[in-house]
Amino acid sequence: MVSLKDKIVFITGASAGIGRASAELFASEGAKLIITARREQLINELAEGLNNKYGINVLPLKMDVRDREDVKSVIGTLPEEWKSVDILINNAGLAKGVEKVFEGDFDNWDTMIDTNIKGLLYVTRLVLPGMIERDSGHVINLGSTAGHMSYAGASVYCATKYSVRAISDAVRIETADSSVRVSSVDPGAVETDFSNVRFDGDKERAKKVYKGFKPLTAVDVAEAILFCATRPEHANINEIILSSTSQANSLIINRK
Ligand code: 8X3
Repeated sequence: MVSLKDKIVFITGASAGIGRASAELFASEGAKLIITARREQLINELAEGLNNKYGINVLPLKMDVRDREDVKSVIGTLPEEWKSVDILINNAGLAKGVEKVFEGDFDNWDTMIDTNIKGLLYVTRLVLPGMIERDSGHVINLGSTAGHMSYAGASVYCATKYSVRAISDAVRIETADSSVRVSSVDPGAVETDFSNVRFDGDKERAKKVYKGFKPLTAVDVAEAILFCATRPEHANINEIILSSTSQANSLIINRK
């Protein structure tokens, strides 16, 4: 395992779920963290907690990946000592609603497309040039099993995750003449705030998604991300697809 000590790791959507678990795990390995999210208070508290617990430097930055100008300004004004990002974890993403296309909600579509595709592109566009210039770096994108198999009520969510896969594959080709690595970590059902957000805070409905089987945890996924990040320089993990042992694919979950 290659050491992450003092590596600069930039995580989007770090306030909760997989992003937060990744921040904790990378902090425990001695990385320096730039943690970003829309919810400023949460990332400020997380930064303080990680700094106290692991004695590492953490830079919390309020950033909305959907807002191109915000992304430009935040990344463009990184303090000098934080500019050389070693690992970018494009984690910010969400699902909204479970309507079929013929009854879909335009705003939900925009939110998913703007966050999961355009947001990931904006951040990558602004962080990757430095990696190319230094001939060193690693982009780790959060895909999904929903990017491998569509399911009803998730056409647009699945489309965004198919897009993440397309982008990861293309960027890997585009950077093949450099030492930059590109990985995609694609989980199935993970019990986080994901379904709560999808159902606009309907906790009961969200709970049912994970009923009768043991879903992945945010830590399970963070460990897969860590695995990608800690391979020797010559080895790139292109893609990890992981799911609960009870989940066969997007459609089949064995519930007791
Ligand atoms: C999450 C996977 O199947 O819950 O990305 O939509 S699923």
